[in-house]
Order: sequence, then C-alpha cells, then structure tokens
Amino acid sequence: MKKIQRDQLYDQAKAWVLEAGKNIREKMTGTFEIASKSNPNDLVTEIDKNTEEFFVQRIKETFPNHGIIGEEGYGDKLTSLDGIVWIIDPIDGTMNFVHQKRNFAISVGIYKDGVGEIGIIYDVMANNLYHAKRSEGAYKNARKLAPLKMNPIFSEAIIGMNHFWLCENRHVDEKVMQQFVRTIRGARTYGSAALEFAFLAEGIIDGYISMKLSPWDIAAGKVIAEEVGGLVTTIDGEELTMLDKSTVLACNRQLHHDIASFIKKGRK
Ligand code: 2AM
Ligand code: CA
Ligand code: CA
Ligand code: CA
Repeated sequence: MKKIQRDQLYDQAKAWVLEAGKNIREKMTGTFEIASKSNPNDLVTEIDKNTEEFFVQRIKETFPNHGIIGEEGYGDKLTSLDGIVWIIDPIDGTMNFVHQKRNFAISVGIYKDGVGEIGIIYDVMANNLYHAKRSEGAYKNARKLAPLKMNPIFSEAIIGMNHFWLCENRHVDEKVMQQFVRTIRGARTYGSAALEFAFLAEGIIDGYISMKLSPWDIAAGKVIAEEVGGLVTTIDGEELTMLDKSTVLACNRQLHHDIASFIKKGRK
C-alpha cells in the first residue's frame, strides 16, 4: 500500500471510530434492545448493530472496492483476504457495555492481502485511542508507546486471561492452568479482548491468553501489539488467520516462549 494512501485511510478510520464512539456515548443513556446470541451470556444490543452499520455505510460509500468483515454480519461474506479488508468489532466487551457501562471498545483492523496495516482500538468511556500503522510504531492518543520489556520474569508477570481456563475445558488440563496462575504474579480479566491487547501494548499487563477469539477480536490488537515488539499467535505458537476463530497467546518474545512451554504440558 502506498504511504499516502495508507495515511489517508488511517486518518479516515480514526475519524470514523471517534464519531462512532461519540454516537455510542449519546445513545447509551437512552433505552435500547438487548438480545442474546449463541448462549444467554453472549449479548448483542441494537447499538452494536447500529455501530457496525455506521462503519459499513461509510466504508462502502467512500471505498467501494474494500472488503469488510464485521461481527454483526453487515459486512461481506469473505473467503479470502485479498485486497483491502476492514475487520471490525463495533463493540468489543458487550457484556461490560450492558452491565458496567464502561470497559468496552471499538476495534478496527485494516489488512492488505492478509497483512495488518492499521490497528485502532478505542476505549470509548475512557476516551483513549490506541492506534498503529505497521512499521511506524503504536500510540496511545498522542503518546508513542515504548517497546515491551523484553525480559520480564515469568513469576512477576501479570497475565490477562479469563476464569474458564481454570474450569474443565477442551484445550488445556485445568490442573496445569491452576499451577500457571499460582506461578505468575497475577491474573486479570478485563472482559474485552481488544482492551487486553491495548493494555498489553501499553505495558500494564505482560501477556494475554484466550481460548477462542474471532478475527474482529484480534485484528486491530495484533497490529498494535506487534508494533511494540509483541508476538501474537495461537497458544501453540502458530500463525493466526483472520478468516477463522482461534486460540490466542500475545506477549513479548521471552514470555511467549515460557507461556507456550507451560501450556504445552497440559495441552489436550
Ligand atoms: P464481544 O463482547 O465482542 O462479543 C470477553 O467476553 C471477550 O471475548 C470479549 O472480547 C468478547 O467479545 C469476546 N467473545 C468472543 N466470543 C464470545 C462469545 N461467544 N461470547 C462472549 N464473548 C465472546
Ligand atoms: Ca459479541
Ligand atoms: Ca469481540
Ligand atoms: Ca462485539
């Protein structure tokens, strides 16, 4: 992608994300419809859908040849990542949005031929915009983020993960994961995958693991985390695809090796 084209896309995408965030803040004070999807705890609201429609309308008007993958289904049914593809989660952390009215984000990744070029994560209530272009560094608002500390000690690491790792699950023996949380310094669950990536990039957590994420949960976070030297793969250390769900392990290179080896002991 030409630099000038990418810079224009970056400015446009950031402007739309900020506008969508403002709309969410305005609409969330009124009443809105809440439904569940795959299970009673998997929530979606009218505002998730309206926000995704907002992006799809703007993108199709302005960049008719760009593809769109969005959680709520207003985008395209893509089977390939050829060309420029926007990968959008209109509200990441819908449960937080509904119950807490905070700790949710808009996540927008822009990929060209499968390579992440732009990542934008907006913490809507904190009004923090995390953003990155490939090879040009990552930012929190106007501040450039420092490279991740390369050698934090495993026993002093704070890892983003949810409690399902400690229940019986089909990925890893829960006894091994119980040992894992006793070995690390602390575990944190923020309830928004995009924010976990942003906090990793900011250096306030040292790693993030998830059992099942979709492309829109990961697309922006991967670009931002990689710009500060993070490694973002499956929990087996394999490359992530943006066309399917997968497990995720994101952190600096040193910890990545330590965590992957630990998980391997209990991998099913
Ligand atoms: P969501 O809020 O956009 O659905 C914690 O729930 C994190 O996991 C959130 O980032 C959430 O994204 C994501 N997630 C992915 N699949 C989910 C599902 N089936 N149910 C709930 N959260 C899911
Ligand atoms: Ca959802
Ligand atoms: Ca999500
Ligand atoms: Ca969502």
